[in-house]
Amino acid sequence: MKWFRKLGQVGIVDTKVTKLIKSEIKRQENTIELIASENFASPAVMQAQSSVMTNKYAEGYPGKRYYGGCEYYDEVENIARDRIKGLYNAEHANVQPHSGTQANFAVYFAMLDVGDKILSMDLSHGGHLSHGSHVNFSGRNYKVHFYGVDKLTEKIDYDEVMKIAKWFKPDMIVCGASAYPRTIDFEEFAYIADKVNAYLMADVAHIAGLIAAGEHPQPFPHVDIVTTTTQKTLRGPRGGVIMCKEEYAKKIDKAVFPGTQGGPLMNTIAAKAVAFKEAEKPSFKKYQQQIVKNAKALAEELIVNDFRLVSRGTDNHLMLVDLKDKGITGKHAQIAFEEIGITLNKNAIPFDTEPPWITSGVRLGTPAITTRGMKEPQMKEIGKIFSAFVKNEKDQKIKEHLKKRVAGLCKKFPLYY
Ligand code: DSN
Repeated sequence: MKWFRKLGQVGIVDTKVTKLIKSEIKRQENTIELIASENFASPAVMQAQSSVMTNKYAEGYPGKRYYGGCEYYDEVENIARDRIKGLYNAEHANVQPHSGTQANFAVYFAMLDVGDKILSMDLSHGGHLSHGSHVNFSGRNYKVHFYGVDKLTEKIDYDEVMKIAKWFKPDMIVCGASAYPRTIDFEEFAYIADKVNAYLMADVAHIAGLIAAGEHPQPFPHVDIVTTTTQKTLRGPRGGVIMCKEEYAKKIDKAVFPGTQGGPLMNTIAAKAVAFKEAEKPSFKKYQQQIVKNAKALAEELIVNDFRLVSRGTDNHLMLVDLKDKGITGKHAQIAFEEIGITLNKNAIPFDTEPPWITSGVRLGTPAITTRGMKEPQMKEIGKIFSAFVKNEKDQKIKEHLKKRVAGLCKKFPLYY
């Protein structure tokens, strides 16, 4: 029996949950995961996360805890901090945020007062809820104005960002996105932030792995603060991290604990440490390079098959496919693709005329399928399956055939072999 099946054996203690974990193992094994923010953590990462490190409270920081018995926790947290600092050339790191949104929350709490001004990327152009959406704490607590992408190029227009910044005079500029297929120019953002005397925060959650491997430019030394999740391209456990220049270290640490969080999830911090070690390896660099190559190959195949990609392609691990001219919505595609074993998510495209719960597009990413070992030939196959399905969805025979092709790929590239 594979080790991860054993991991799901909570057995007679809770047969209901055991059954659900087993079902989820099967679902992950038997579907092609194209959600750009998802990935499969390594056995070592999952083992650390499901270890005894879950058992203790460790409020505070290494050497300054509010509970006794933290000597091993201190060491593990220091290791995690040092490793991630090395990956991003960061002066300071806080590895305690429970998630990316918690990390962003703590940064705003540290650096801004309620009512201060944030300039960030529009959610409907690829930004994130926690960058100031009106339905999120960030939009409620701060005055937010957004920049978007240029209508023609569908890329960030830095002159336009400068214009908005000069007029809006933000206290903080947030760069980084959750659905932007192009390279983010941190230097340009830093130039703008400097001109208007604003802090600059980069939320690199999506591209964290690419950056660590040198496949996307580093945000430091250009930005003041970096936040990230650890579960996406970085391939760690589900969690968050903040990195910053030394001058902001105390403020940031205080804002995480006791400002916005209580006891850290030390099992997750142990798993983060393991993931960061994996990210130091040459094999991780190769893996990230393959993610990017795969995204390019998938994008090319879709373009050849007459799909319109936002900004006409990709520089990173994801792409946005505009389905308007195919007569289907993102919502419809998301549900329909599940029937043949492909998981993806509906996504607004810039200047979308559909509401966010419907959308005109889907977002596709290559991190998870690259983890399974798939390369360019499989990207071509997935592109062909995608295209054939969108064009022949109503044809039951074709649908059955495509389902088999998806199953064939999953079998040939097993998870956790
Ligand atoms: N939910 C993540 C994503 O899918 O991009 C962002 O937090």
